[in-house]
Amino acid sequence: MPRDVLLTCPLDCPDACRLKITLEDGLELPDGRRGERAVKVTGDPNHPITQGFACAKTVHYPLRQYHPERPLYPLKRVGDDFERISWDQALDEIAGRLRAVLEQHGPQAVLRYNYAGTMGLREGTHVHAFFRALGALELDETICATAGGAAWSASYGTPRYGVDPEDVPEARLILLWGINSLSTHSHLTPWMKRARKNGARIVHIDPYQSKTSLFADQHVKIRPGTDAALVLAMLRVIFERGLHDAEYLEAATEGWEALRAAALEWPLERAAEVTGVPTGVIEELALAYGQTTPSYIRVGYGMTRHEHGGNNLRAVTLLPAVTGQWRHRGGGATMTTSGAFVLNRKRLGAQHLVRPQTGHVNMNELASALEPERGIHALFVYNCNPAVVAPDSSRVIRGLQRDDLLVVVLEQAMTETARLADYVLPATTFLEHADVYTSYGHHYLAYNPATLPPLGEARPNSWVFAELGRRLGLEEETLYWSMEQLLEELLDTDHPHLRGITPERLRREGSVRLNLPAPFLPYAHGAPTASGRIRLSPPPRHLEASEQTDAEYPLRLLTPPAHHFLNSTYGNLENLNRAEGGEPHALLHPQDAAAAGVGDGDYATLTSRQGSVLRRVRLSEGVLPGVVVVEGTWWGLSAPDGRSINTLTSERLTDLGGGSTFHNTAVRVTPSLGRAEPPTQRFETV
Ligand SMILES: Nc1nc2c(c(=O)[nH]1)N[C@H]1C(S)=C(S)[C@@H](COP(=O)(O)OP(=O)(O)OC[C@H]3O[C@@H](n4cnc5c(=O)[nH]c(N)nc54)[C@H](O)[C@@H]3O)O[C@H]1N2
Ligand SMILES: Nc1nc2c(c(=O)[nH]1)N[C@H]1C(S)=C(S)[C@@H](COP(=O)(O)OP(=O)(O)OC[C@H]3O[C@@H](n4cnc5c(=O)[nH]c(N)nc54)[C@H](O)[C@@H]3O)O[C@H]1N2
Ligand code: SF4
Ligand SMILES: [Mo]
Repeated sequence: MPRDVLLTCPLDCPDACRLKITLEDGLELPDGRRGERAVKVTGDPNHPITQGFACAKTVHYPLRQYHPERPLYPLKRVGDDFERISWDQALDEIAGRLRAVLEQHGPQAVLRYNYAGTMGLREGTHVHAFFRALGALELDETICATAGGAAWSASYGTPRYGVDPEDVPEARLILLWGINSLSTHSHLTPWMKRARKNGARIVHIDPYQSKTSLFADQHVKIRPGTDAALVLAMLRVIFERGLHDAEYLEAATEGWEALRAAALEWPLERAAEVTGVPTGVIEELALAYGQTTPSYIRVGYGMTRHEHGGNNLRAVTLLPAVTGQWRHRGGGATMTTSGAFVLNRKRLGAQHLVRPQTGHVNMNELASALEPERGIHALFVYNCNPAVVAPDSSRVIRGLQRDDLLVVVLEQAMTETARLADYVLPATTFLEHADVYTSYGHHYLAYNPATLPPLGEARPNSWVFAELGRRLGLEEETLYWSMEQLLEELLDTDHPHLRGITPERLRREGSVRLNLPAPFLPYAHGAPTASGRIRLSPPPRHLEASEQTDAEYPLRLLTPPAHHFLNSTYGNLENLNRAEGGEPHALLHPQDAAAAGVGDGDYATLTSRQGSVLRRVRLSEGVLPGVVVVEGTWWGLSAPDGRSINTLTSERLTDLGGGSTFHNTAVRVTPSLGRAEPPTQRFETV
């Protein structure tokens, strides 16, 4: 008899859905056994945010769970191939090689490289304890959210709060700013539809037309990297017309005079020239924003991936402070809701062991960190696929291939990173291990029990690192904590948001709403900064990118997420490759295509200062002239030239937070010489 279980989706997505997964017993499994198999994934109809649906990606999770190329046994590189070995052999050999590196070069020759393949606090975060117990290099996890985080906190302090999505139906104007929410945050859509029923207008501010622009009532096409100029011009209109909330500015903010002075320097014409947005559109947007209460801004991390991305995002987030929107339910802005999860994280990942003298590696600079002279001799990759997702990926790949570097990859899929490893260790999925999950898009804390037995010999990350810890004689107790001990620790807090949430209750209910005040208006009277006020000064500025577009590299490349992939996760599913058009495409405005001498459907070479890739061109009137868009961090294996789009991107960091600049790349497009073949599908089909 089939049965349904409710489990939280572990993927790096603000929605943290409660999934309803149907399991059927007595079915054949890829490891040759018979047993329970996940056959269907939908959303929990009773979860207020999930509302009964899973996204277009995760409904296909069973294909990834039972993928014929999923590693199920420890693998060891032998020449160009892998051979299956036992766990004991794998762990003994890795421990031995690690001991040799430690003796010869010390712990600062060891680096972990991880991100959010799972958002679980145990398998995603607590496992860093092993490296901190070793005294290894510290990885600064900057690839996604730190530019935005630093920008938010510059004005609003920490923790970082956002508007409760459940309050969005109150809003009468919604600005989706640098976010393709219909693809990347799809469970916000029902709340926006309710707002629209209540009379709300929805505006999308983004350089190219996506599903989100088509859903919105208006699409404002903005030149990449110029959001601060648009905001300053809007603020000028708002201040000049007296649409600011003087009372709120006085009571809850500081530095608003400086902000006003900066805004006054931005007449509509100047902003139009910089942003490409017509003066009439800017004025109308400013008036609508200044005159509508409540108004809600959903800002994405996407728009931070520029040299001045921190400054630009910060500019956007100041709008609701000037108009006092934080006082109203449904008013304000959201970048993340994660700050509301005020867990006791003091010993999470054994971060209490990090010393001031510990060396740091910014994860956006992996390519440089793997240069031989940097002296890293052991790299452990988990929850991450750097050969595809990290900037300047061809240099990353060269680094991973170094003979004098031990590369261990813990994986659920034979990613291009795993294919370059010395050892591949098969990892369990969220169906097979227990974990606890917060969210960056809503306010429900969740717990998943281990539900299915691991396929083959897959093991949780936490098991692997505890086994290695024992072999190396590490005595740090947090490294060996059980799930129960970790949960006890995380919930050991007096913070009112966690009041009444015990480990027993969380385990019993699976998903629990934080105990937030109702209505939740975290910035109604100020912010958790030193002064208790929102800092509007120094005012944001408009700055042009130093990575210039010029005669040689005339176009700006954006590489935002694809609808059917989650970063590179799902990139090995044939059906989702097909749903995305079979291969990556470069979207170009017809005018730019004509100038480059390429037509719709042609293969073209995209060249940046870092490297070049081959992509098929698709013409689109929806792209702002001067911009090229390649959606999705496709596996190189799906591209005609076998290369990730990150061959083109650079290690350059953002102005704030040491973040990534994936949308900052200047490129040229040229007709491809010679005939390219469409990618031969090199994944085994399911
Ligand atoms: N389907 C799907 N969902 C995902 C992901 C995925 O890969 N696929 N990834 C997940 C992850 S890890 C994250 S961080 C989030 C990211 O999701 P978002 O926060 O939505 O960020 P991005 O999609 O990177 O960028 C969003 C938009 O920013 C626009 N943009 C780029 N530069 C600028 C600019 O200078 N100004 C403005 N106004 N807009 C600009 C891009 O055109 C793009 O449409 O999504 C998560 N959800
Ligand atoms: N050009 C360009 N590059 C980008 C982006 C972009 O917009 N443009 N987006 C950036 C962003 S926002 C992000 S967040 C990063 C994301 O980059 P990554 O964090 O690398 O995300 P994924 O590519 O999804 O790869 C996650 C891997 O973790 C594995 N995994 C999942 N769960 C587990 C587990 O429990 N144990 C182990 N051992 N492995 C597990 C999955 O199988 C998968 O291969 O990419 C960045 N790269
Ligand atoms: S990827 Fe996001 S939208 Fe899709 S099921 Fe997971 S949490 Fe929900
Ligand atoms: Mo991300």
